[in-house]
Amino acid sequence: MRLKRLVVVSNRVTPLSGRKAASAGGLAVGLLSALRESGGIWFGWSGELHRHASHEPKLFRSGRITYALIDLTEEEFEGYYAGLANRTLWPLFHYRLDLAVYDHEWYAVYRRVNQRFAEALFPLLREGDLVWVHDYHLIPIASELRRLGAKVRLGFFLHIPFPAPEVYLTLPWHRQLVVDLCAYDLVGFQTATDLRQFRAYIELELGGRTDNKGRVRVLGRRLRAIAVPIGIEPEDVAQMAVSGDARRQAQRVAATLSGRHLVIGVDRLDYTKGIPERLRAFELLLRDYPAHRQRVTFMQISAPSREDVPEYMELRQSVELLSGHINGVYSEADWIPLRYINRGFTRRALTGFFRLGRIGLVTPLRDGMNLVALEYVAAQDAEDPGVLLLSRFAGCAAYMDGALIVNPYDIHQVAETLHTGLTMSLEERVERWQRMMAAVREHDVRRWKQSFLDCLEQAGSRG
Ligand code: ADQ
Repeated sequence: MRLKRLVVVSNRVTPLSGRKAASAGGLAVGLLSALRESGGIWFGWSGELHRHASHEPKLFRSGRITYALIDLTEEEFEGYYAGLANRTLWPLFHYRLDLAVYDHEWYAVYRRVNQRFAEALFPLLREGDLVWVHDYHLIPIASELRRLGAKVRLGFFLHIPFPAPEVYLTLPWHRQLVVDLCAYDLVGFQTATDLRQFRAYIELELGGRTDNKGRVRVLGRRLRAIAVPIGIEPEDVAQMAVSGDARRQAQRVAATLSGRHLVIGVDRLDYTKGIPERLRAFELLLRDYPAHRQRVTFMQISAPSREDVPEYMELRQSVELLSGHINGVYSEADWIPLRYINRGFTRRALTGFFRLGRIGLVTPLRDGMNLVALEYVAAQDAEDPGVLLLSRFAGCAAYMDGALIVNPYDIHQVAETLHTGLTMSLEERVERWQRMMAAVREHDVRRWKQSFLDCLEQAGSRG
C-alpha cells in the first residue's frame, strides 16, 4: 500500500543542519524518519522574528522533506508564544494555577497566529494527506483548517499533561479550546490519566459520550482520543553512551569523584521539574544520613530555558541560592557535595554522565512523559546499572515499575529513597534495570509514531 504523505506541524521545526540538528532528541529524530519514509512537509515557526506578518511560508527542500517556515512578529511572539503558550497553558496544564496568567489580549493573539498558520498551511495540503499537529501552541489549527475547507485527516498530540477538569475549568477559554481539539479526527495524550481527564471534561462539561475504545461523540462530531506514550530510541542512546566522546566526558568527571557515587539530575531549568525540592531532599540526605557525607556527589545539570519569562528568572535565583546554601553548610576542604551547572550539554556527553550516575534523580512535580528518565535507563551498563529514582507525577512512571517511585513533594521520602538507592545491592539493581529496560524498549519512539499514524489513518475519513 502506498504510504500517505505526512504533514507535521509544530511550533518549532528542527533545524536542517548545524549544531542544533546534531543534538536533536528522539522526538525530532522520530518525526524526521517518519517524514523521510512517506515524504512530506514539516511546517512551523522559523524561530525568527520579522517586522511584518507574512502568509507565505519560506520553503526549503531536503530529500523528500519540504520545510515550510513562518516568521512571527514581535507582538505575536509576545502574545502567542511568551504569553499564552508559556505563561498560561504551560503552567495551567502542569497544575500551577498560582503561576497561570489569564490575559485576553494574549489569547486573541494566540488565535490570530493559529489562524495565520492555518492560512499559510492550507494551500500546501493535498487530498489524502495525514496532518499531525504537535502540542499546546497549536490547538486551534484544526478548527481553522476546517473553516477553510480542509478535508484531510487531522491528528493532534499533546506532549504535556491534560489537567483534571477542576483545574482546567479556571481557564477562561476552556470550552473553546476543547471544541478546537474536537475538530481533529484523532487526539493523542501521553498517559491514560491525561486521557481520562479529557474524557471527564467532554462528558461533564459538554454532555458528550466517550467509550473505552477511544470513541468520542460530542457536539455533533465523532473523533478518537487515545493514550500513546512517547518514547526514545533506546538502542541509539545505549550506543551513544559507550561512544568515545561519551566515555571521555564521563572519565573527566569520574577522575574528579575520587571513587564517590554520582547522583545525576538533568533537566531544562523549569519549575515543573521540581529542582528546588530535589536540592532540599539532597540536603536532608546529608543531614539525616551522615554516612553519605564525603561519599556522594550530586551533579545537577539545568539547561537555561525561557529566560525572559519572570517565573523562570525567579526559579534560577532560588536554585542558585539553595545550591550555594547546601555547599556552604556541607562542603569540606576536599569535597563539594553539589555541582550545579546552568548550561546544556551535547546528547553524547549526557549519556556518558547518565552511565556514570549511580542514581538518576528525576523528580518532576508534573511532567507529560519525561524523556530524561528513559535516556538514563538506556545509557546504563547492564553489568553494573544505576538506580532510577522517579517521581510518580512523570508520565513514564505509569510503566516504570523497576524504578524507585517517589512523591517529589515529600522531600523526607525522597531523602530516604536516595539512601535506599545508594545502598542497593548489585543483584537488585540489575533486576530492576532489566525490567525498566524492557519497558523502555517496549514503549520506544517508533511504536509511538506508528501507533499514532495507524490510528490516524483509520480515524474517520473526510476525503
Ligand atoms: P521537556 O519538558 O523538555 O519535554 P523531557 O521529556 O525530559 O522534557 O525532554 C528533554 C530533552 O532535552 C531530553 O532529550 C534531554 O536529554 C534533553 N535535555 C534536558 N536537559 C538538558 C541539558 N541540560 N542539556 C542538554 N539536553 C538536555 C516535553 C514534555 C515532556 C515530554 C517531552 C516529549 O514536557 O513531558 O516527555 O516533551 O513529549
